[in-house]
This record gives sequence, C-alpha cells and structure tokens, in this order.
Amino acid sequence: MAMELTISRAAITADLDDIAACSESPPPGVTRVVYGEADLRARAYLRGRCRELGLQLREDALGNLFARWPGAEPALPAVASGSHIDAIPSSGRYDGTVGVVGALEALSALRRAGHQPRRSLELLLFTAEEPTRFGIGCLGSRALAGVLGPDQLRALRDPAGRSLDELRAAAGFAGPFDAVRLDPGHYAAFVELHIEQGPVLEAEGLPIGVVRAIAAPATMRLRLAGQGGHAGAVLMLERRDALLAGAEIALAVEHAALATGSPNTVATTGIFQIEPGAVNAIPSAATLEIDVRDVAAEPRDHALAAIRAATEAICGRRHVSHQLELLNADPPATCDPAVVEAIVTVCDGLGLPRQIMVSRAYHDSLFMARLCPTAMIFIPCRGGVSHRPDEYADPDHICQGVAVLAHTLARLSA
Ligand code: HGY
Ligand code: MN
Ligand code: MN
Repeated sequence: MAMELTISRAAITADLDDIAACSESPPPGVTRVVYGEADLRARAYLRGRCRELGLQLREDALGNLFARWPGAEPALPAVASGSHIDAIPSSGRYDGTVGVVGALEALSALRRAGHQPRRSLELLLFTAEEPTRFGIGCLGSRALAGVLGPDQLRALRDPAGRSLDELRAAAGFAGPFDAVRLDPGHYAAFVELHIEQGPVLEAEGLPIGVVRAIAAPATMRLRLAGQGGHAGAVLMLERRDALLAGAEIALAVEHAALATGSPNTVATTGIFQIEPGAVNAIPSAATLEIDVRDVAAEPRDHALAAIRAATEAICGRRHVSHQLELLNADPPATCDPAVVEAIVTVCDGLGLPRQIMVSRAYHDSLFMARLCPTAMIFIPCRGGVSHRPDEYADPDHICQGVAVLAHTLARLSA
C-alpha cells in the first residue's frame, strides 16, 4: 500500500455527534425524516463541511447532494462514495451517517496526504433512503438510476397527503424531476461504507465485510375497511372488525416468510394503524405496511403471493374489504467483482481481515449498482443491532472502514 493516510478519529466523531444532534426525538434515539427540520439542519451542516474541504457542491431537484473534488482529468466519469443521513423514528446514529461522514473523511485524508486523483472524486448524500415519509425506500437513488420516473415522483404523497413536489419545494429544492436521472456511465464506480446492521462480522471477530450482493426488498401497503360500531351494542357475530382481520394477516405474513423454504426470507408488518382508535369503538379501518425480503427474488415473490392469497381469504371470511398496493418489489443487486476485488486488495494491503458477504439490509448501492460498478464496505455494529436507539459502531472499526474506503477510492480513481 503506497500511500500513508491518517484518518482523523476526532473529525469523524465530531461529525457524527453534530449530525446526531439534528434529531426530532431526544437522545439516545435519533429521528430524522426527509425534508423535516432536523434533516435540513443536518444537510446544512454537511454542506458547510464539504465547503470547508473545498468541494464543488450541486443539489438536484430532490435534494440529492453531490460534492465533487475535480480530478486531473475532470472529463472522465468520476468515482463516487456516500450514503444517507435520514433516520427512521427512534433509531440509531450510525445507519447511513457512517457512510457520509466516512466519505467526507476519506476525501479529507486523501487531500491531507497530497493525493491527486486522475478521476474526480464525488461525495453523494442521497435523499430519503428510508421509506418513512413516502413509503418507499431509496427514493433519491431510485430516481438517479431512473427506477422512479418523473410521473411516479409526482404521484408520491406523505401520510398527511402532502406531495413530494410540495415538500421538496418547502425544503428549498427546485428543478424538474426529469433532470434527476443520471446516465449509465456517469460514474466509473461507486463504493458505500455502512454498518452491517447484522451480527455476522461481530460474531466472526472481523473488522471489515466486503459486500458482493444486496438483498431484494419489497413493500406492500394494505388498507382494510370493516364496519366499526359501538363496542357494547354490536354482538360478536355481527362484527366486521378491521383490526382482527389485520391481526390475522400479520400472522399470515410471518407464516409466509417461514414457509418459503429459504432461511433468508424475512417479513415484517412494521406499520399497523387502526381507526378510530377508541376503546369502546370496534376498529372500522386498519392500515398495514409490510416489508418482505430475501437475498433472492424468487422466494421473496413466493412470500408476496402467499400474503396476497391469505389477505383475500381472511378478508372474505371476515367481510372486510381490502386494498393491497405493492409499493416496490426490487431485484437483488450483484456488486461489481472488480470493485469487490479492489476493496479486498486494499484490506489485504492494510492487513485487515475481511469477509465477502451479502447485505440483508437494502442501501442506496442497490440502485447505484444499476448506474455503475458498485460495491460496499461493511463494519461491525454491536450485537448486530440497528434501527434502534442502542445502535453502536466502535470508533476503531469506523476508522478502519474509512481507511479502507480512502485507499479504495484512491485506487479506483487513479
Ligand atoms: O431497511 C433497510 O434495509 C435500510 O436500513 N433502510
Ligand atoms: Mn436504515
Ligand atoms: Mn442505511
């Protein structure tokens, strides 16, 4: 490994602390929903840090941020790295932010070392990787990859019925949605640093994971309509209870995942809301949002079909009407072997043990892989815990991940 790099643990810690302070919920949990006040504060902080580094900034119509270090041959497709800073309610301070702060420190360390990249290096901050506001994950990277087109973007609404267009404008972002999509070949490569959000690396005692594939996510939204009525006056056999239909369906979701025969199929009813929400009123309506994944699309799709069939049967028996919407069902991504190899070579050069593995969580890399050669660098997180306030990544692991990222970016941009 030719170049000596020093990774600033202090800078990384300060950035993670300052971003974690931009939260809609009190510590230790973090809540930072896209276009919300905390998200905008965190974005302003990061723009300031990118300017300190002398990077050239651009934001697109959705608020995807591009911070570029022009290379010696600026006309060549750039090498990019980055992640997201939005955080689901009451979650952790490392999911996504490690990849954004890590990319910033990687570029900073390369500049401090006097590195001069041939290809430009670009930090990416993706808008709305989490599905919290619009129900669909990786909104910004989907749009960059052309998976979500302008009409689909215009149709998106948040739970309060506000449109994406209205919310992005209120957040200060402008421009036509059809200018968001990037051409394939816009980048030479993309590398994302992220916590594993699983237990493998910690269990194996490894500091680095090199991701070769990213699981196939799907999301369903189910609206149930029963009859409601007075909890005291309506006899049990006359009821059309939307909550009980939903409860049976939630159990059917669990059964569908267990029944595919693939140990990698997972399914979660993460949202279950009922109306009117009064103890003495029979639930008249219910909304469920269901997350179904597998590292392969076929068993995932098998589970989706089983959930559809169970919903029909349960709603028919309970005389509850239903509207089942498939919000997304994405194929898994295969990471680029040459980028995987570059990361492995860097790890070996640094003497860091590593394991090639699959990501069970989805990431913006799932869609960047449709635009350019893409791979990911994982670091362990304590107990494999994520999407919880006690999510934690050891600073030594973060610094090692940033060192691997910096050397990989130098290698890919040479
Ligand atoms: O849900 C996921 O896999 C990601 O953390 N948003
Ligand atoms: Mn997440
Ligand atoms: Mn993430």
